[in-house]
Amino acid sequence: MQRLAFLQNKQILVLGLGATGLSCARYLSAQGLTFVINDSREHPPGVKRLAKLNSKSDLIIGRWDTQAIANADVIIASPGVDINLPVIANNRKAQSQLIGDVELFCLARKDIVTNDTLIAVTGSNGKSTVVSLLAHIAKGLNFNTALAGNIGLPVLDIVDSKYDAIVLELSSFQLETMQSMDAQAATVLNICDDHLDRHKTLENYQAIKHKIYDQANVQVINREQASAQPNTIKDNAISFGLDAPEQGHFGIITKAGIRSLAFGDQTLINCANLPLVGRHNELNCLAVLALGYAANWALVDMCKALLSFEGLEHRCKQVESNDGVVWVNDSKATNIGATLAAIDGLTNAKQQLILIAGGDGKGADFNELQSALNDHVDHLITLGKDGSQIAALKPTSISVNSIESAVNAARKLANKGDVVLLSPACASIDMFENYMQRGEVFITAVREAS
Ligand code: UMA
Ligand code: ADP
Repeated sequence: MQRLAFLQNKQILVLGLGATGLSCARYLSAQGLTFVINDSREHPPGVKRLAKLNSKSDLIIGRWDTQAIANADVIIASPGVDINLPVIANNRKAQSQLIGDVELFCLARKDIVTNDTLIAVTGSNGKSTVVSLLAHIAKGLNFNTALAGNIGLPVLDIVDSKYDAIVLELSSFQLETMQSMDAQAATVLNICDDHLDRHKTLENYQAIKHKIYDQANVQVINREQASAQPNTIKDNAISFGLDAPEQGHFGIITKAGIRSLAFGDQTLINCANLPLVGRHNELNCLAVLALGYAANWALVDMCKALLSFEGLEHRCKQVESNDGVVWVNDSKATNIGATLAAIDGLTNAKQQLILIAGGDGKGADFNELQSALNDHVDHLITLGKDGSQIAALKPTSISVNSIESAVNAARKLANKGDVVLLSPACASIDMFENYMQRGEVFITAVREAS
């Protein structure tokens, strides 16, 4: 059988020339295929590197090309391209095949003999933490491990290499065009309002996330949240939650005042020794153990490796300072669920909590922050495009124009031991290149102010 038979003698169109578009170009070129790339941006990031590939491709940039869309038999859309845009949906041939790079990866794998274990993770929050921790553990178990997908490395860049373990972070944008994954284990970590500017309704966003369950042998299920659970639960499903687990499932057991991660009635790790703070991270660690267990990884070895994980930057990370104030950089909190988790994890009855929030809200309903703002946030400082919507929930809030001003305002309010938390509940793109730049600006401002 010819490899990737469905692409032979077809008009192939790649939409987008970012990291994904480039990886598609590299992959298609390696297969000797001809294709067209269309990116609506004037200056897509991949132009120079595409030129170096010497691929058999035509490049159209600066607009959507209705003719190229109409001519295509197979359209490979980058995740950042909204496939429901009228210019795409109305112009493509009814019988054309519309897939994403991850679906192409899954189809390509069907033509190759693989002995690896594929684990896939989605959810509104915690994906990068969970997949990084899984990859850290897999490496600790001496597996040759690939970590790819939404976390940064496009999946087609790993399809032709051999691994023992492949850990994939999948976004809703990637799942929207996927149906052929054959994962050993997969989970939807949690669901909250996110990307509604693109997916329109929470129901639609949730249904797209749930597609991951149909494409996995073992479903790993969050007992805490019904909306993250599959409609049909298979007999071999493994669950995780913050309550005491039944045999074969993961949870928390409290004995003599000590809370521990547990598998059935077996205690595994004292929660106080976990390398990450907050209840949300207890859930993340339980999800990781459940996914690894579903892949037949040894529990004792996983627990040992888990303890040496150092966590990721910009996720509830304390910034070093000399002023006795606990400054926490949670710039990656780009939706309400992440900010609620950070508030929950950092609330302390004895100390004030000062929250810096705001940015591009991506169409979210900020009313969900109301009770946490009332009950746990002593001072609120807002900024950014949708900061005023958050400010409206707390009459005493202070509005500023920059992270530096937010840090200065917080500095005046904070006493020793108080927590100042940058957890915006919003994307950063209204003021910054990305959440990392926002976090770095915060860290610099804290160091200069302390
Ligand atoms: N764009 C256009 N016109 C085009 C193509 C893209 O305007 O023709 C815009 C998109 O709307 C988007 C940006 O360009 O704002 C980048 O889109 P892209 O599809 O070219 O992105 P890539 O560089 O290929 O990166 C993508 C993922 N980006 C998105 O889903 C937006 C990266 O996730 C992922 O790491 C990479 O593929 C490799 O798999 C980033 C992300 O922000 C981290 N993901 C979202 C999130 O985590 O919330 C889903
Ligand atoms: P993602 O890749 O899904 O964006 P990250 O691990 O990068 O997830 O974390 C993003 C934000 O979500 C951070 O602010 C982090 O503190 C928070 N977070 C991590 N895990 C969870 C969870 N299980 N529930 C809610 N928020 C979480």
